[in-house]
Amino acid sequence: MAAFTVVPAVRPSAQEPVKPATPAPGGGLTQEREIDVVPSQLNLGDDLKAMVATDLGVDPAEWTHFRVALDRVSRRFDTRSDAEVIKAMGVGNSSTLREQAVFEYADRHREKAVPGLLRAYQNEADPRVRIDALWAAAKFGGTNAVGFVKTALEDSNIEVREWASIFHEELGVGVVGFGSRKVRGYAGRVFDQSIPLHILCNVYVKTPLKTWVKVVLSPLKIEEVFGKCHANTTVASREHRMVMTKRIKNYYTDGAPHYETFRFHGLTERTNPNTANFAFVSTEKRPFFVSGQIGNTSAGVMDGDVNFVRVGQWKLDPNIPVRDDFAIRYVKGNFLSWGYVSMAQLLDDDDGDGSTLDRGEFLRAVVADDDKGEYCNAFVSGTWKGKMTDEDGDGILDLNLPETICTAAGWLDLDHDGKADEPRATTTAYRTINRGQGAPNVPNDGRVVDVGPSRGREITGGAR
Ligand SMILES: [Ca+2]
Ligand SMILES: [Ca+2]
Ligand SMILES: [Ca+2]
Ligand SMILES: [Ca+2]
Repeated sequence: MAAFTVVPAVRPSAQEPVKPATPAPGGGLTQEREIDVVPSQLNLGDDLKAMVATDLGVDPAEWTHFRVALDRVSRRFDTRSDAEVIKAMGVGNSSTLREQAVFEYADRHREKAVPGLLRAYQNEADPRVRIDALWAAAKFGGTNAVGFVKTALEDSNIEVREWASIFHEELGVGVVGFGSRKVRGYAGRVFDQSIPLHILCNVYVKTPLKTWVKVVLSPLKIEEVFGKCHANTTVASREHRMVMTKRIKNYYTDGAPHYETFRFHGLTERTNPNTANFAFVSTEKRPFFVSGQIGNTSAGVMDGDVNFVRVGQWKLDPNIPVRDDFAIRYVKGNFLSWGYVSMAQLLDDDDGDGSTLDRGEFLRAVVADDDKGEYCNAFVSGTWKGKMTDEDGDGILDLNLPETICTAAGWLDLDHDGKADEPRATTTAYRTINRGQGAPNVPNDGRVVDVGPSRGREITGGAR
């Protein structure tokens, strides 16, 4: 591997971002290379909450928020006692179950949860869970979490320390910045950057009795149920296009993962060269499995539509040149969407791990026909954060490590030949259709087909 060292002669100040006078050696990421990054700071101290409160004024119409209304009326899906949730944060559970307990506890107790979250952090071996415990504390605890965040600045794991730096700035208690690191870009990738996302998802399910149930999905639980998500961009198109990819590992019986892409388009405001604010939307066709589980055709399949809105902000790192600009070091925002949760799936524990919302059981799709309204019963609202990450654990930050699974336009390309495997396909869920069996009990025939142009059309039969 050819390695280049690019160290700016003068460190650009974060207040006065300076673009490189010439494109980066090697044309940015056009060949595999590494750069050494001197300490960086992102200036995350914008007080977004104060800005919104000031600028939106006092008209209640501005403050109407469906998620808040649902929070007031929803029963918790997780009916464990606090003592049981605290116990679940401890040893003997998987990282996912520990982290899910962390977020359930945080969501219940808000700022009062911080001491319990700190104890979970101090006893936690998995840095992913420590990062998300830190996020939960900063998210719900605010200034009560400052001591916790300062503790995490000394964490043994550099990814945890970088997140602690971010939260320290976001809590408004001072700029810490990032230490020096190496960054690597990979050749032959469709995207200049792939940023792994930590997603906190609240799913509000309207039950057949017209009551509401709130399901809290922590970042690792999202990976299990919905899939591991990356935000993929190129420097040239990132202000109007982003492809989100998701993967559920070992989903099919042959061990194949389940993949989907979401093609986001929208608008970006970038009057400050190193800060962007954006609003994007994705509209995709998806097979709608009436069973409520991806690939499970036992109750029939219909055409569905996914509508997925994300609004957020990214910050460039003026020490990491990519092509003729800089890399996104950190991104955050919120999203809303609609979907379907089968009550039967929601109450049945497939794998016996004590958690009844299992892999593939949350469908982010809506059948739009008026007479099929029962197939939209979930409102989905949450937040996400992502930073440039060392994804393979070699100590070097990765700009675009994940193997590309789609074309630049977002069409699935699992054979990596640069062309869509099937015209306009954005999900592998179709591999199980017409086989009369449900995932994960379906052999992988590798077939990926388009959703087709119809709307609300029944694709296969089956009891409903
Ligand atoms: Ca289940
Ligand atoms: Ca389970
Ligand atoms: Ca790495
Ligand atoms: Ca292909």
